[in-house]
Amino acid sequence: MSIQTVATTPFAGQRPGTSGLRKKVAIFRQAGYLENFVQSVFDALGDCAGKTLVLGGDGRFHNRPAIQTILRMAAAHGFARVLVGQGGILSTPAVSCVIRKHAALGGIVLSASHNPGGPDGDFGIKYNIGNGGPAPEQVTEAIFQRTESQHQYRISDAPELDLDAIGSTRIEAMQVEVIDSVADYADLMQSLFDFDAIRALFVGGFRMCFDGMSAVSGPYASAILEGQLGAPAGTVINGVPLEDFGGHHPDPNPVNAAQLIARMAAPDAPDFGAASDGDGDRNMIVGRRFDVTPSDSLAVLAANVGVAPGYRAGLKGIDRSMPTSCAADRVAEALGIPCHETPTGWKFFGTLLDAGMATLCGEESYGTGSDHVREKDGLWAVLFWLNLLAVSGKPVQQIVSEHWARFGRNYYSRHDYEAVDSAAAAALMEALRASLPALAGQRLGQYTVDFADDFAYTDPVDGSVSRQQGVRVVMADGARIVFRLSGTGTEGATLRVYFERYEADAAQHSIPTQQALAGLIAIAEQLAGISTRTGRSSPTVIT
Ligand code: G16
Repeated sequence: MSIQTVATTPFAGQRPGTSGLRKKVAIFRQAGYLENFVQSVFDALGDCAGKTLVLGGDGRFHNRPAIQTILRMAAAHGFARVLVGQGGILSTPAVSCVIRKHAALGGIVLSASHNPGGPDGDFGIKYNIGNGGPAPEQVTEAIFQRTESQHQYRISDAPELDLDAIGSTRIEAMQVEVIDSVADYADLMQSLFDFDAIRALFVGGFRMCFDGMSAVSGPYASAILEGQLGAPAGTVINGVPLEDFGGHHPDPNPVNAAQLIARMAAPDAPDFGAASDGDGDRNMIVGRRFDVTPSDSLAVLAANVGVAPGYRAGLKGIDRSMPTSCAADRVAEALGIPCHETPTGWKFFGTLLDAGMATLCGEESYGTGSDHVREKDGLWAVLFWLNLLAVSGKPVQQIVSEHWARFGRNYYSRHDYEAVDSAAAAALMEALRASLPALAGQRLGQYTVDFADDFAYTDPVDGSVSRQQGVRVVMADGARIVFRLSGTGTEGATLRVYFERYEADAAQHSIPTQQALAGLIAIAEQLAGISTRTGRSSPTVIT
């Protein structure tokens, strides 16, 4: 074994987006592409002697060869130890958990999350820091700067390692430990939730369906739900991670998790349904013929936090991303705790969680989590709901309806226009920005604009400033429309338009969502000219 220095040239466009570097697999398979990025990560970290790195991915196509490469590069960079998930598998929340539990310097997650996989699909890489969370913008920017001038990387010529056998081995002076992908994470879940109450629920005949979408959460859900909590075999469907996710688009929303939604609408539907995404950090919660919006899910969990033993001390605060509905704000107000509004991206929650300013966090993009790790956590949310269902004895729909009756309902929807022409999308946002100063006070449909701006955020802990985080048009009654371009897509641009309006009157809580938001949807078209500019007459996905 020896360490080689390999000459390369920089690749353009290696700036991490909302959540790491995501590109088509074909781009990642170019000679030196992954290596350049990893070398840039290591350069940004500096001396790693004596340090531990955590490494794993969601099992998608290219996961295994990428892990072999990164292990050999970590050895060349002088890491003392790497903890790698068995078979190269670690969900994103599990990476966060393992980093924290083993006091690692950080971790590398190989995933493009909810983006499709397979040879023609997407691949991704993300660095997480020592608190277990995604690297903040200062770190990702430092990594990007290095990619721009990366002319060499260092790598051991050690042979391939067996990733499937649990145990310890060495590359150069570095120890490689292949660890059980589930064990540390399952221990953490057991410490937070009332497993006895959930077990009793299943003993009583409660039925659920968890859709692993042939992605990483399958092994975690099988081990915990069927293994530890006694859910009947077959509770977890699509539970084996496949390199192409079985052709699924592993994004847990009512469009992509159609199999689960159909099952929950059947006459013999289970009591509870849930799905997770490619890397196990997202969740969708479904009752019988009833899906819970992620924004409502966050609010409901916050209002009922006392059911879970790990949260009996109460909440320090709630964090939500700006486009997420204000349902959680109402709960925070009732609890007398702060609710922080951050830009889109879980990375923005890290400083607040570390500073003890928040306990629960959530995003409209099917992300919910807490201070137990520094990533959103799909199965955690499912277990929280199971805990709530077990303690309350009520079905999902009743819990949500009673929540709305108490706090009012924030009607909410997101319209995505995927893979639109990048220049057209940029021009649309430019024109919107230019129109902002004239909007305040204007009458639009039944609404009057209170203010319109481009959301900017100053982190209250470290003072860092993030600008252009979404154009928002906020009406006098609090209803709002938000426009932003996705930072996770890999094809053209994805325009996201978010709609929200509040309804206090419980007699008005059963209007179909798109109907309830129709006035705002028409205003968005009027303001942005979406169909003319993008050539699309309707969104690709509505959540
Ligand atoms: C990532 C981020 C989330 C964000 C989501 C959508 O999730 O971690 O914070 O809400 O992308 O971002 P965008 O609207 O920019 O596409 P994941 O699950 O893809 O890692």
